[in-house]
Amino acid sequence: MCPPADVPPANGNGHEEMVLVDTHETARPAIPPANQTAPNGSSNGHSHPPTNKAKGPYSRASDFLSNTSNWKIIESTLREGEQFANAFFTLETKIKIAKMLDDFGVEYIELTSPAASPESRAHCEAICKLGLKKTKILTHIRCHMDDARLAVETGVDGVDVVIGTSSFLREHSHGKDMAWITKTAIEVIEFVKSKGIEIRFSSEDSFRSELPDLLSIYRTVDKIGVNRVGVADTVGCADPRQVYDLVRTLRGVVSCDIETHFHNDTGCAIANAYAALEAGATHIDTSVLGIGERNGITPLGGLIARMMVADPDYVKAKYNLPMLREIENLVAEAVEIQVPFNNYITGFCAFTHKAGIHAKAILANPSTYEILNPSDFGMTRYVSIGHRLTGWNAVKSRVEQLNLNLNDEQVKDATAKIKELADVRTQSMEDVDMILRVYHTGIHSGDLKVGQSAVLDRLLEKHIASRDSSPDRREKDVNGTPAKRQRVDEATTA
Ligand code: HCA
Ligand code: CU
Repeated sequence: MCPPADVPPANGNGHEEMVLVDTHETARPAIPPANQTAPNGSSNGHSHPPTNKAKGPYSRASDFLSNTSNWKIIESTLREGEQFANAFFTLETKIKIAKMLDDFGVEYIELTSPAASPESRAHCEAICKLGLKKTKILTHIRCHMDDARLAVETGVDGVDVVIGTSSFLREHSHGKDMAWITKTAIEVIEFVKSKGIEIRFSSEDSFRSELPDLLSIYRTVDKIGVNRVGVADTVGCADPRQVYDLVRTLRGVVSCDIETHFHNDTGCAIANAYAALEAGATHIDTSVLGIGERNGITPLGGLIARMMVADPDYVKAKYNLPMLREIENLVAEAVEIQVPFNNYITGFCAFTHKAGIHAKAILANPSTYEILNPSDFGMTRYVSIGHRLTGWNAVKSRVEQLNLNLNDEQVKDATAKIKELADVRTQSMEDVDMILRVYHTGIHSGDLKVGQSAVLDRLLEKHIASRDSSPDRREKDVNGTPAKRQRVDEATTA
């Protein structure tokens, strides 16, 4: 999905990991520099680990509940994600996704119920036979003995049971009352437990269910030894404060683990997951790129981004972060969507810095404008310089990368030309490099002096005319350079 990197060589100026490119390229993976020295001398480019692990006088009194440094992922791309409008996973694709999630290090994957269709059942059995290294396999079923009997025969490590408890679902979906739900839940749980595998009981639409109903059934299933109870914001109505309150209350009622599942209809899915962990939840449901019913659930990458800020050591020790991009690309391709431009970590502009003030500070110390370090994810930061907001410090950094010999006054003069041209049309990296090279040649041949804007214009025109008539250039045009430029222009006006 992403074009190969076109990264300038390291030149020993202390900015090797800084790559200056046009913003309109897709984000690309980092090519590890030969000798990685970050601007501030640290190994990762950030002078301080970007953490907000609050300790000391300002930590909140209630933080004793917090599990933000001790939580697990239940990755549901192969269950909730299969409910995404575009999703149709073949077994081959499911196997690829399952293996990648295992390599990434998620603790669980959740698969569609074997009761859903004969193919679903066959897929579930096949994935159980893969022998994943670390990841446990769950399947997700309705609270029904027929489904439970099928599930335990597939070879899964555990079963996630769900039933709607809100009056909306009780009246308009399955039509059962709380007494029936409780009785059936006990039967299903005891049956699954008797097979020696994990069992979770979850209430669908938890945030529109009556609290006494919820607490009563959770208490009952906890007593009979369920591994986890689940809270699900099925319609995406909850806010972080409501989540915190419900999970904290539940934490005081059950002794088992607490799993949470948040839909993203109102944009709270990551914040709600975080609030749940702060209140003592132990497991978070995710899907790759957040795919699921409607606009989906907490995205794996977004949760990782959030949790990296809370406790980078925990996240880095558990998960193979540079794989995130590869997994997202695989899933995006499988369900025929693009990775969104503003995606957490891997969106094409997630680590691109543009304004001159930002660029200057980033070049001095990336922590100034980055809470996440792209190199932790195998990504590279970019400083965009071919636009009207550019500044001479960023241009100077590019001059150094190109090994050009210009003093500060000359760099400022060249920057003025870049800004002038970028006021008309955003300049690609190729354009910026050309301006700098022509400027450099002009200065060193004596044809150009600082402040001679019109002379520089003539030198540029001459250069462009001879470049466009060269056989090498014509060859390039035939072989796709214009297509690349077109993409740049499209992105500019998008
Ligand atoms: C659904 C069910 C579910 C289940 C969540 C869970 C939901 O697809 O409607 O088992 O915890 O969002 O309630 O995904
Ligand atoms: Cu869901």
